[in-house]
Amino acid sequence: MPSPSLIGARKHGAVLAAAALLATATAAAGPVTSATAAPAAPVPPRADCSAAYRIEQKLDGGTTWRMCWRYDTDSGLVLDKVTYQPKNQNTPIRVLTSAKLAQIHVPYDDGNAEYDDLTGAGFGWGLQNLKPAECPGGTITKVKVPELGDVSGLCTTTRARGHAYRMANDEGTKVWQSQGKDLLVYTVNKVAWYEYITEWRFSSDGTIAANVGATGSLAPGDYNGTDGRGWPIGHGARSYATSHAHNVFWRLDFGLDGSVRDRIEQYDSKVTAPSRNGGPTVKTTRTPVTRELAGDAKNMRWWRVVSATGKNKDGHQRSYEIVPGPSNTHAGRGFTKHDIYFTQSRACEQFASNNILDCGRNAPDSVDKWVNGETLTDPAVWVNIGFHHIARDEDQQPMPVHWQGFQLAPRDVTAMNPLTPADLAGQNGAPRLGS
Ligand SMILES: [Cu+2]
Repeated sequence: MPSPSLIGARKHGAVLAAAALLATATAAAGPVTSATAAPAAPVPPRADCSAAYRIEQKLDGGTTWRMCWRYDTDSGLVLDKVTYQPKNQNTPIRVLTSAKLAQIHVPYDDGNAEYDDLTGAGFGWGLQNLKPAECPGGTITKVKVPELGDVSGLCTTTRARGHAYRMANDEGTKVWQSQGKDLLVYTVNKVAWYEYITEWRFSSDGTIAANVGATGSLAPGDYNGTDGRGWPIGHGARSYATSHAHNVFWRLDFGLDGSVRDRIEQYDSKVTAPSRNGGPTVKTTRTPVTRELAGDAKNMRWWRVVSATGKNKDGHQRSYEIVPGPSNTHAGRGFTKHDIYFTQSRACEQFASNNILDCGRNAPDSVDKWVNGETLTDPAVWVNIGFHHIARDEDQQPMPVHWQGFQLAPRDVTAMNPLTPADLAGQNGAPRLGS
């Protein structure tokens, strides 16, 4: 997020020129995703990219995650061909064809500044070198960035996450418990005063978490919010940091079980107040999302992406549920108004706003306008998580990391908890009493 100061303006200009170059390069490199539906293909045991771009990590319970990474000077870190292989699963299960950031949109409350940090403010060129200490226990990989050269910018490591599960038997004589571990993949990108940590987390239980952490420094040039749209930072009431929002977008191309023909479902639950003799009741309904949709989060509403072909050993369709984290939805722009978008996947539609790819003359350049009633045969999923940043004294200095993001939770991908210990494996469907 550049400041409106001179420094910010200069940086901005330099970056725009480079962004134009890169747009051409991206187009020449070919489409990122196929617009036509492809039949399900068997997923190779190893992600088919060269060794330097392969990430493979076995975690607790025998779960292995595999993927390919690449770096795009507009999107930053991109993860492709993400597969999940729990123990007892002979072949990896394809989850995502591609996953990446799709914009960080930063509008200021006073209306005087508004940035698209990815495609308009040089996010990709701000890739930071990481010291071993900020990738504890992991590997730092060199990333080739056009015009910058090699940056030691990609950290892959593992981190403990505490209990994966715990269960005591009735007699209190035995406890089944497991401590989980996550694979973490992250980069840090500096955009003027801000630094964004783009983090992907893959858990042994099949969960994926995507988060962006904002840190660095408040932009000094923004300490002018004396119009009631700022918060005093520093002694007394002189330096008012202007309030603003960070609207972070991700673009996900699912490819469950190797097919792009995933289906989208929306679930809503309606609660009815208790009748005289009973408790409150809840009715849950499923709505297939067959056409493009700009979705709004709501209490007791959720979405899932359902595999076109794959079923678990119980005969249930595999799916991943989208679990958004806390979000402030910003009503200021069409593309920030909604919490999730499902669009028919197109190679030229890659950024939620200020889409710099060529979609044809007069084509709209933001995700809200791509929702126009098309039938979803190859859905792209766009998640928008917003944070209204009203600065506080503690934001200096450096600013503590503020995280925003979402999870993708497996739903019926495996017939049981993928971490179920062998002596409980028989307890599927009707748990025995007294276990
Ligand atoms: Cu901020």
